[in-house]
Amino acid sequence: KHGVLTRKSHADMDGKRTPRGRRGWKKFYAVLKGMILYLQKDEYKPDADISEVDLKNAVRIHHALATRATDYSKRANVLKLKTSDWRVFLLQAPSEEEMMSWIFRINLV
Ligand code: I3P
Repeated sequence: KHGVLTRKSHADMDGKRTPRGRRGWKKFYAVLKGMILYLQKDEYKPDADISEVDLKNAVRIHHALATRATDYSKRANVLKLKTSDWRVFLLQAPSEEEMMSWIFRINLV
């Protein structure tokens, strides 16, 4: 599955709150492949190598949990992703349908 996702980092590894200056929203082209959610700067190209920056932004979603971000109301269609290393991301999808689809696909892994 792929599509546009806008990300906000809410907690870093070990669950510590992401410090100010790194809490902004950033738009990515997201690609879910196997157990990894790639958050890429540019649109997915099947044959291109993944850049170092894109690798850094990749999120391991094994044992992660995606839920609707019911406690976040500033933006619509936002899901909350908790990873196995206690990071928390808010991910905004372009529509309600896309948000539900990402939640479903992430939790299937
Ligand atoms: C953050 C940025 C986010 C904002 C966040 C700020 O600043 O303005 O958009 O979240 O507020 O800290 P920075 O880019 O300097 O990290 P919202 O859009 O949700 O308000 P927060 O600290 O209350 O999460």
